Amino acid sequence: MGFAAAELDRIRPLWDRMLAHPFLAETRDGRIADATFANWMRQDYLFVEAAIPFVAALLAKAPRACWEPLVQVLQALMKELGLFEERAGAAGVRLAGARPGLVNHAYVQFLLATAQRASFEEGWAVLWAAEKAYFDSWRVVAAGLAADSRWRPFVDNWAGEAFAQYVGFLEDQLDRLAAAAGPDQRRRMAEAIETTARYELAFWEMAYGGAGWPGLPEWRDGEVTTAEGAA
Ligand code: MP5
Repeated sequence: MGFAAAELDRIRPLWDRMLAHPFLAETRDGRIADATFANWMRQDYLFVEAAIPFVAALLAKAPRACWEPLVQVLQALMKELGLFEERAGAAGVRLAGARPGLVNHAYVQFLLATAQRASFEEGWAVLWAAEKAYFDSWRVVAAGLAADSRWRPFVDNWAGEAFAQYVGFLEDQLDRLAAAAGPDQRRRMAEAIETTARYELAFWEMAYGGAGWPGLPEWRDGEVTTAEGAA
């Protein structure tokens, strides 16, 4: 068994809890409240925006052989922003000016700090875990979503064949990196994967429960303003 498969086995209870999240089941069954789905859209748009500098920072550390695939990831992420903008427009959801919820904020800082300060291997492990989490999560939605659902393009983006192949590529590379790594490095990679999985579960929880900050529930994910803007 490769490193990635063994790690998924190790964190299976956490992964299963993520896949059993009501956000996914309700989206699949067409029961998700519009405001809840809009909350996820606003938060994930911010996340994808932040994933671009994360991948760019990873690229700066990557061996030459990984440059081309990472450039393709960057292009795919730019395209994904367009998908969010198009769907938000169709659903009347305003993306501009949204404020990241605490979990989103922390997750993005974790991504950037990992790419900046940890090893390339750990950064790659995080990228794989985040993409695999979305592939598996949207497969849950794909298993029952109505063909004419307006959320279908998200399923097509993350649960389709092209994304499956991309996640498979990340996984093969991860296995290679882990096989060449020493035990300390492998342990740090495993920890990075588990932390990513925890954030992924927490992200659904935030999308479902509201993106307010502790102690400030009424602010939710209201728009960022300056003192001048508020005057
Ligand atoms: C992804 C995402 C997938 N969009 N949002 C979260 C919270 N986790 C993973 O990444 P990508 O880069 O959009 O394919």
